[in-house]
Amino acid sequence: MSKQLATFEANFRPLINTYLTENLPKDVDQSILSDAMAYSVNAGGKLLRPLLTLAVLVAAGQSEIATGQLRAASALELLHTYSLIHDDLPAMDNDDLRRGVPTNHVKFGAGMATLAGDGLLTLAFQWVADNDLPADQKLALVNALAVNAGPSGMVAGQADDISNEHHQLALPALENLHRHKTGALLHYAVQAGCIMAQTTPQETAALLTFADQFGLAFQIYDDLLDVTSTAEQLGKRVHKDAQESKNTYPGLFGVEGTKTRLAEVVAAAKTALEPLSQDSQLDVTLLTAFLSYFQI
Ligand code: GRG
Repeated sequence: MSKQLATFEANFRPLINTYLTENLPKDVDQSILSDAMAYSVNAGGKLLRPLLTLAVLVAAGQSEIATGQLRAASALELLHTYSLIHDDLPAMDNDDLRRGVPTNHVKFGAGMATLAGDGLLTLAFQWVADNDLPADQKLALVNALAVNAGPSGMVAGQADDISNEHHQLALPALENLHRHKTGALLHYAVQAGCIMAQTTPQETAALLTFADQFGLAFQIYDDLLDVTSTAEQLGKRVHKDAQESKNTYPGLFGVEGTKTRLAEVVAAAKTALEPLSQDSQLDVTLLTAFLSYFQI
């Protein structure tokens, strides 16, 4: 990992974590609901999505992150956590472990876990709307979040996934599924940074191409780890996609073919940023360094 990325993560991960811990509601009537929401948010996710949003602001030259920007970035972690809680439910993937601890429904029951997810999803929109950012930015953020998280984005991808279980998809359909299920929130993570940094249309287009290739790489890498991790590592990862009749890249291409596809997609993500190092004020070295996540 580059020193720049390591320093960025060391500075900003605690900032996001503190914001989340201090601002999750503690006073809702049903304290069990607050506990269930906080349980999964505080379970130790990587915070990749809010970090990507803040990395766009840093790339645009911001050295200080305003409170409203931190609130909007942290909202994305709430929404991502909701998606994982619901994905793990007995009616979906029925997973027992997430982020190294029992899943929300194992700890709180399926009903309360469903509500914890509902609460986090709704709270995410509140954090974007109830925020001291300029009104035009808030409106753009709310709209982009709804498009990417909702029935044109992540929820559509999840529906596609469920509908195609036990049915091997060809590459275009598989990548379409992942673009929605996993890619849409990563797209939004970068888009949120573009909205708050007020990047130019050309900069935004290049950054969103980077985001989309990053999203595909993220899913390919996740699939690859499922089949190449040791039993002990797998115990910590606890994704069941590899063992079930889910659509995966190794299922389609085998391990070597999957590594080749990953390298192509990572190269495309890097290429998307290259014009920006010549034709814009953005410093894209930090965003390029995020690609080191996909080490095989
Ligand atoms: C339930 C509407 C709904 C959507 C769920 C994202 C998703 C859609 C399901 C997750 C399925 C899954 C495990 C996909 C693999 C890629 C992925 C999103 C991994 C989890 O994200 P990380 O690695 O997790 O960023 P942490 O815990 O670090 O936040």
